[in-house]
Amino acid sequence: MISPTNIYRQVARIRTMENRALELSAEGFFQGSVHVCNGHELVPAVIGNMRRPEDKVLATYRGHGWALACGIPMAQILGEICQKAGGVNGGRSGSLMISAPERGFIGQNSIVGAGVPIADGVALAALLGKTEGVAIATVGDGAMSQGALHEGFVLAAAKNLPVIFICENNGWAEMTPTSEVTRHPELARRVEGYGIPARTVDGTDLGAVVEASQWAFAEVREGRGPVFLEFNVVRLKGHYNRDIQHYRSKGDMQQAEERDPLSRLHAELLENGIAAADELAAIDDEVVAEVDAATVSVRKMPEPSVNDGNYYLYSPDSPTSWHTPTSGSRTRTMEYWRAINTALATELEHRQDVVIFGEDVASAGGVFGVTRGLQKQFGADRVFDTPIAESAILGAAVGAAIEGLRPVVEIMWVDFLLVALDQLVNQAANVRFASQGRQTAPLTVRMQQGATAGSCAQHSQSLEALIAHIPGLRLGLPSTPADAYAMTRAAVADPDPVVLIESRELYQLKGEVAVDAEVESIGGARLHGSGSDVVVITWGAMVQRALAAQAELAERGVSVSVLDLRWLAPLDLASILDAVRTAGGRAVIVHEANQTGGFGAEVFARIHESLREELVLDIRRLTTPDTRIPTPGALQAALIPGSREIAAACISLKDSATARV
Ligand SMILES: Cc1ncc(C[n+]2csc(CCOP(=O)(O)OP(=O)(O)O)c2C)c(N)n1
Repeated sequence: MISPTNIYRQVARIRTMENRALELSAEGFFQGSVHVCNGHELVPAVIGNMRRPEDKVLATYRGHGWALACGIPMAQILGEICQKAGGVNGGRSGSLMISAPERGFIGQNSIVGAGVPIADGVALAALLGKTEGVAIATVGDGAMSQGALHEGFVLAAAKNLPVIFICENNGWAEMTPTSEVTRHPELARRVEGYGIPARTVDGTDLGAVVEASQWAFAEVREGRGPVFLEFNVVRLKGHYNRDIQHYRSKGDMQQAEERDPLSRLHAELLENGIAAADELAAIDDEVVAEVDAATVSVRKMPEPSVNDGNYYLYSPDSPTSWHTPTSGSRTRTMEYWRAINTALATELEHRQDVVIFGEDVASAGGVFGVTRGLQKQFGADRVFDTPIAESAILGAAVGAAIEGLRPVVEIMWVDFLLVALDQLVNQAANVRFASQGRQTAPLTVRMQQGATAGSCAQHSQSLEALIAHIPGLRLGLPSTPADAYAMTRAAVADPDPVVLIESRELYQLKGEVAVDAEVESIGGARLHGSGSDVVVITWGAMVQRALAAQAELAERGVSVSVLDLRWLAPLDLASILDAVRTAGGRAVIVHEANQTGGFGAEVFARIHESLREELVLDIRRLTTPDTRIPTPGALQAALIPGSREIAAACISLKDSATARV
């Protein structure tokens, strides 16, 4: 039973706490933006009251009210807003990215609309029985134009996911009235188009909010899939703390004030004889006392330590040095694609938490056949197809991983990652960091890349440098069937988000695969040969070309080693330096990606930084020039390094060395 007086107390707590945050900001107690939910409070207060502890909440940056409604102690929220060590996230997240998984608060999100697909993943974990409860995802009206959000709705509808989607419609998308950028005034009508039952509700009216929320919980808990609630609320303050609202009319402000949910509730409780004036005044006093006490405690909180040495990027158990991966005693010859397929089947068999999803991966077995047969063997709950919605695929993987599943998702081509990069870079990579390691996202994203004859410029790129640039992600590029198997297993086992970029060119390559080898930990390069003249440092598809060059050069008396980096993150610098030393300081770094900003530049720099005082270095890069990739194979071959060019670069390096002597 909802107690209106308790709801009043909760609305007052949110309001008073946030107003205090604004005062502390104005005083200069902390720097940065604060987005208060003045005018929205009734929504988190009611839904927070109705939610069960197992229900998970995903809020926006305007989510302090939700944090409080999830039961996070006020001082910890205020401390976090003020970026103090005693904040719920140790002060690292600040006002915009508060999370508290131990209280079912998956957290705020400062990327507009991004929480919707993540909520899908949270709900997926519940649907598959990994967790219990439902997901509650809240967004603003501006967010209702974001692509990721719509993809998230499509996936939730397709999979009948237990999510309550909430739009807190305050009429403003930052500084633009939402009515100016949308055609239909009721945003709920859009969502109905996806087959999601939706209601538009006065979010400042207690009875209406309670009634709609009861309906929503009943629908979702009884397994009828997602629902959408559009709560019309008001924005009583600026978009953020320093917003002077020069773009807003006095009339609009006045109208908002007339609908202030706190005053409205106060009046309603008195009028209906639910509470007496002195009772409400006593609640107000208690709330102010609570906020005062929280403020005293926040003022005493130390600043976060600069040098605690823990950046919460990866699991503290991750090794920082690697031994060359072991080979097992039982080997089978198979193609690169089948090696991945076998690794996935093994992981599905050994880990009940593994789920595989993506476009065409299930009944069709993937456009390259990599997931062939897995749905048949492991069932449609664990291997399933998704809509063509990369943000939803990646976001759902993030949410599912947070909730304890081990999702392995496929992005069909690396080129398609670009439409959904946010979910990897802003979302997956931040999960451990923002929560100080209390939430993690052990997901694996598989994709393939490179140019093959007939592939156009939007299906040919090599984009590993984009991923390698992002702290918080792991990145591997297998170059042999053996590594396709070993690295896929390592990726699934790893406690952090891992991206595997497979090589389309290599899918049919056959080789020996140690199917009983111990699962390696992520990291570690592989050295082929022990060349004293030159080392070729490379990864992915280029490894096979480098090995061909090595064999050819051996016949001509040039001693070349090939260092296959395998993992670009973490980077096995020790093996790079050892190989360069053995080759007398001579190295060719080869990659298929374009030159500018390619990962070769990073390898080049690392070698120089480490060895420039120890050795005379002669290091060269051999890459695809900075061009777009043409479709005909002959034109591609003219641009992309082949074994001939690699061999020529090695000879040129050796000749320069001889000339210097
Ligand atoms: C993807 C993205 N685009 C733009 C922004 C900048 N931004 C932050 S808040 C905001 C307004 C969003 O409005 P709405 O969804 O209505 O939520 P409200 O702020 O009203 O709660 C914008 C544009 C962002 N954070 N993320």
